[in-house]
Amino acid sequence: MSDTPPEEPSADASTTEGHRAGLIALVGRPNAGKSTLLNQVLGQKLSIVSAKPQTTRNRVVGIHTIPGMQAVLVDTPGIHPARSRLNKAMVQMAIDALSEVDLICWVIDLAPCTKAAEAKRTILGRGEQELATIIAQSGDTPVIIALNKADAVSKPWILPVMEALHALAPQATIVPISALKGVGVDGLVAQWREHLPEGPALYPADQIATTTERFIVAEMIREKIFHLTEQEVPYSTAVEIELFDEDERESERPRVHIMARIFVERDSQKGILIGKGGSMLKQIGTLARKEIAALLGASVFLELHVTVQPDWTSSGRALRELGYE
Ligand SMILES: Nc1nc2c(ncn2[C@@H]2O[C@H](COP(=O)(O)OP(=O)(O)OP(=O)(O)O)[C@@H](O)[C@H]2O)c(=O)[nH]1
Ligand SMILES: [Mg+2]
Repeated sequence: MSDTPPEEPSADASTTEGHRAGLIALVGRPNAGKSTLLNQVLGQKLSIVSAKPQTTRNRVVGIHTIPGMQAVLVDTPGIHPARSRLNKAMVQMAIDALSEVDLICWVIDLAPCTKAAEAKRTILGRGEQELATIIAQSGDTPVIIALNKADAVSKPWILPVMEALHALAPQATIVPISALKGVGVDGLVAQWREHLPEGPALYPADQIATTTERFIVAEMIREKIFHLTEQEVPYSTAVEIELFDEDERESERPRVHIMARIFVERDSQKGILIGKGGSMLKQIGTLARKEIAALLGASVFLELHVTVQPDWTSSGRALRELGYE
């Protein structure tokens, strides 16, 4: 027995005292940079991003595990005064998340705030005021404000914005960051750790998402539509994966065959999505296929079909079928 080596301390951080774990909701106005932040923290693209507001339509969960902490990040749709049934469902998803998490990370786009400060206008617009009220209603969950897009603003105006925010949300910790460039993000993550409850990891250390590959694939196609089309077209579009054939995924030359259906609301939108001689659909397919192939680690045969489903954004049945309600 004397030869037995002393017991190694557990390598599993989740059982170590002082370990923090919990759910963090990334919430904010549309276009604030919530999804960009999620991807930056994970070091991988899990949630789609575009310059257009209301890109994210579902909750997207990313798991960030580092020594001493597991943060389960819940990316949410932007909170805004919604009119359509789809948008109302999106906003509700975000608001519901607020009461289900251990920590709220409120992401704010600095740019309009610093511009207002410089012009001596009210620094925090109605949107942020309303969000402060909504967040306050979610009880005593700690709030950290990620003041985003610091790379894109005039630095001297950041301080007055922080002061205005402090007056609006005195309990919140405020951290200026650039989610896009990764600046300040380590400091933000350290603040998350500080405010998460003690506890063991909720997921295995190597798991980074809770969504299916199918979901991410559909989202990647939807992202290209957000990048390539304008006006109401991206907002009238949904993507459903009809076939995800992995029979040859483990073969010597891994290959996945995917068939996706793109729903639009009107014939005119179908025309735009297909484009002259099919050129738009081809472009969407080419860009999406590259990303999907990288995600799946296989070559991808991607077939896209466009179907008109009149007024799906206001149909409860369609919204449920597409996973939005
Ligand atoms: N300059 C700059 N742009 C950023 C930063 N973070 C995000 N963006 C840009 O802001 C736009 C919106 O980013 P998203 O991550 O899609 O924003 P979101 O909050 O998830 O938006 P919704 O899903 O529509 O609510 C994109 O064009 C991003 O590239 C940043 O730190 N700096
Ligand atoms: Mg988003």
